[in-house]
Amino acid sequence: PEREHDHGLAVETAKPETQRPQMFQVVLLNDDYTPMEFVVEVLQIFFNLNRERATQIMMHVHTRGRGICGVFTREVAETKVAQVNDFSRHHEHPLMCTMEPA
Ligand code: TYC
Repeated sequence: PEREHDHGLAVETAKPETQRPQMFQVVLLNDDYTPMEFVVEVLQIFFNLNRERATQIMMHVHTRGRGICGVFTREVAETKVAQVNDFSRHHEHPLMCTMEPA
């Protein structure tokens, strides 16, 4: 007890903060050679995007140089990046996917 009348019973006021994981943006980079149709298919297959949204993102990347495909936990983001890069190399396209802290 630090003060007179303090009976030493701690009153918990600090609410424990809920843990939230660090999130990662999966980023697609533009290049001069990958066909637009291939990029749209990649976005539909690996990011569960409909054709309209996939086309919008592809055009954003094509005109701006890069674009966000989605935001995920580290493990999911790492898996998406590896899947997209493996799929692109398998099809002999230079398409590049990376991740960065959100
Ligand atoms: N710039 C490519 C072309 O003109 C299309 C493209 C879009 C490539 C997005 C990569 O992430 C990309 N065929």
